[in-house]
Amino acid sequence: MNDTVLILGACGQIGIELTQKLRILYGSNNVIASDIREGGEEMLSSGPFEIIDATSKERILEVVKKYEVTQVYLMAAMLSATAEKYPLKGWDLNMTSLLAVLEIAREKHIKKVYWPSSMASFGPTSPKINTPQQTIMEPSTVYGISKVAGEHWCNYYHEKYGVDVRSIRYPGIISWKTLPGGGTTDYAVDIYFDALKKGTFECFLSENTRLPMMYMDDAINATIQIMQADADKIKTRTSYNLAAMSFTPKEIANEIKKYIPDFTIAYNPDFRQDIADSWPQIIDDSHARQDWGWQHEFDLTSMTKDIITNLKSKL
Ligand code: VAH
Repeated sequence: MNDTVLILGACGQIGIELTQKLRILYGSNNVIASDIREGGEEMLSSGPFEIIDATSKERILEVVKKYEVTQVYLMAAMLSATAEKYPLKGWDLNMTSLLAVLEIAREKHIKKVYWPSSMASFGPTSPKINTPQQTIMEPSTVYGISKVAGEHWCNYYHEKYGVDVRSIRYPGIISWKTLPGGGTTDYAVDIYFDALKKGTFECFLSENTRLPMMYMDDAINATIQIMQADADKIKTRTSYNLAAMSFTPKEIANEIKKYIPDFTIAYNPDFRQDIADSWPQIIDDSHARQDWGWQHEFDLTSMTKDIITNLKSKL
């Protein structure tokens, strides 16, 4: 593949693993990682790295020209919980960065753009069970407002200027390699680390809070799959629903107890409970499965086995 890829926000929860996978696929020197601050040793030693403020179109364009970039993955964003603490900063980061990259694509400096949306685009009035690809979308969080707005900008730039931008509404994403930051679904990552390190976990959501979730391996595969799909298979240019599983804190705790029988969990809901309650519980992702062949691999049981196995050796 003679593409050169730039990842903005490469040091984030998804960015770190996406960078690793893209460097295997395209060759390390053809994948430029970037973030607002320097990356870790592994990222810096495995390929080109640049400091980029994703809200600066000029700085992004400078790097695009330097490496003759053909594709941009825009992974930089402020997530749901943090954006509720800093609403205007969250809006500015999430929207200014997207419009900068869309403009660079409109000006034909790059051929393709990936931009992640989220199940946070749905709100309390959206159907919670089998949430359809197209339905009522009245998000009640800053993050969700920025994601719905971003979806419509993506569709506008595609329809009006022919920009080839593709997008997925990620559910909660769970990984063992990197700790996430500022998300409402992050409890589902922290619980594994605390179960192994402390044998107990204090959950900031109530025990029966059901949320759509996905293992990082599936999320990375879906992201690359939609970007490599033929353009005529991408029928939705706002953003695709995507799902793999849905579970509650109680269900994930019971799965962990199969490996750590003495594990205990306490529930102490905080402000993030309201955010979670505004989101879908089970998402219908049939359009992604029909249009570009999406198939998830991991469920709660197989994900938990993989995480516990890997974390035990890591910790
Ligand atoms: C968050 N992990 O919690 C992100 C995600 C749907 C949730 O967008 O904000």
